Amino acid sequence: VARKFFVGGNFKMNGSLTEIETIIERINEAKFDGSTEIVVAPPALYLLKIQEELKAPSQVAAQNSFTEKSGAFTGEISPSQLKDANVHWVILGHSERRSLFGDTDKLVADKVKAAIENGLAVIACVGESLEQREAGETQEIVERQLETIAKEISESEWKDVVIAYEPVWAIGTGKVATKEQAQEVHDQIRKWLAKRVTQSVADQTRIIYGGSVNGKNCADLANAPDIDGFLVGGASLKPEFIDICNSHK
Ligand code: G2H
Repeated sequence: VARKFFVGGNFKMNGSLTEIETIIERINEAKFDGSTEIVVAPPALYLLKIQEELKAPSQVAAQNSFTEKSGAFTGEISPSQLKDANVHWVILGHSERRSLFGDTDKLVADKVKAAIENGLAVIACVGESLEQREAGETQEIVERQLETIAKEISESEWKDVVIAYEPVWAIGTGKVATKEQAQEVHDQIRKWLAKRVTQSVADQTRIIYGGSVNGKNCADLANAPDIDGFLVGGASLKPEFIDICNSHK
């Protein structure tokens, strides 16, 4: 089964409007061969403006959304509001949300469920800390995070999920996982999907890698059979993002 390569740019809380427009211009002017799905996630404030400026088929994503449709939830954005604004993608469960803003496994899973029920597609992030890796708990942690999500969504809803494996020790640290380290976890996630959901979901779900991906290390990682793309932070703000989008052979 051909899984379309997927590259997400997670701008996090970076950039002014002018700076982000420059990044978007660069993406608009770049040459892509159509083999990669490209999704960029600017801060929420800029989503609508950037959505207008970004040329198709590239798309925008929100960096977070809440579980509820509307109400007294100051500072939050609902999946139905994203849907209303034609923002099709949302990143959920990023480790920065988990570690800094209290997004537990259960809250992440509830957000994933709400997003999918409202017709959005989700980049669902999972990953272990350095301590957990060193204790040999990587697979257990990743599977626990995925299991909480699996409890909330049906088999057919997995088509709206891209799994981003982002080892916390590799995020923004410049310490990228090796191709072997990432491939091993991606392979195990795919096997888990086959066992827990179905073989066809395992075959079709994109599992992308995130954590210090840059223009230099992307080509090697992109070669691994179970790495179906990247979620890029720091480097998504730089010209090398184009090379990352084009790293799939
Ligand atoms: C991981 C990644 C993007 P960076 O958070 O989600 O960021 O590439 O800066 O490590």
